[in-house]
Amino acid sequence: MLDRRALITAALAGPPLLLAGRAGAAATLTSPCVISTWDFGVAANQAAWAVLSKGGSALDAVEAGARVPEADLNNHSVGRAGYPDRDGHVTLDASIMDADGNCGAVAGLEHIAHPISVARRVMERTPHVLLVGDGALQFALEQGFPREELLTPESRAAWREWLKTAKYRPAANSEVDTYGKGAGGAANHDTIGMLALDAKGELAGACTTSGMAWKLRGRVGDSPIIGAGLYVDGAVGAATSTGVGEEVIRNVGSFLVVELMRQGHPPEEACKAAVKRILDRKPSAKDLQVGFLALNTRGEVGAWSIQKGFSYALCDGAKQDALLPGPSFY
Ligand code: SD4
Repeated sequence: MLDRRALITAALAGPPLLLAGRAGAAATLTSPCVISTWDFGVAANQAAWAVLSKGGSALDAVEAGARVPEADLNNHSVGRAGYPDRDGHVTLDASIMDADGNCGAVAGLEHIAHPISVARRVMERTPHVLLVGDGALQFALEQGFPREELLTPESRAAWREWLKTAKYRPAANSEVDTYGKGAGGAANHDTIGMLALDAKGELAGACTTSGMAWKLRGRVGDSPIIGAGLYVDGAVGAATSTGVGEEVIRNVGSFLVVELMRQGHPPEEACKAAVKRILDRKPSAKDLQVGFLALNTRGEVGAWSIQKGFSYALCDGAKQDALLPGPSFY
């Protein structure tokens, strides 16, 4: 597991990440730059940086970055090794969006380790935005993606352990608590949301997850829903979310963050207002975790979550491995 405290310290001690660039922005990055949710965003950012630093596009960068946790066997539940649903099926959700409003997504996709790349094919090679379940799998296979068993022995053991009690209760911040841990971990959600600004000033975003572990078969979260788990508007900025997707969908969270930025709010204020909207409409959501992350066209970054424990990774020419704690209401 990444040493989160050390990384946060390094980020704060290190050079030129311009912290608190202006009121309401947690940091200001220089383009090209990329940010992503949770501790495992650091490694994902570095893969995105390999694209951005060579003049590559934000879209290529977020796809390359999102593929890192999808392939990471220590990450229980983005892509391969994801924790399954209640019935033991690993079902993946992902979405990708560019600055012009082009987007693609898959939901409930089984047997394909890189749903983010399938989402991109939906965007680029079909007239549609979202493919689900068997149809998404059929499309992925037709596109040449290999069919795999995604349930690893470790994830199967965790599921069997869960079956002993079979209680479904989303645990806040399980991404941090169980990243890199074995079957004993209690992770029941893990998502990477990633936002990039390339050297040409173009934005793009990606979001990929296996959703809530032990979910009901067929449950789809916010991550593949454009406007909920991800939204990008090249004239304004981009936002993504993590946490209990039902609360994000109810409030069309990422779209809300981008619209608040359009009205002039800096990213951190926009994320804070979107979290507040969730809590105002449903006060009991305070016991859950939802986090938003946002980046505007000026490279200003913001985040906010319901509860402590949300972290996000930042990367630009000055520093590629920064990790910051997200501010929260509780
Ligand atoms: C979902 N939002 O499926 C995802 C899970 C998540 O960090 O983000 N976990 O609801």
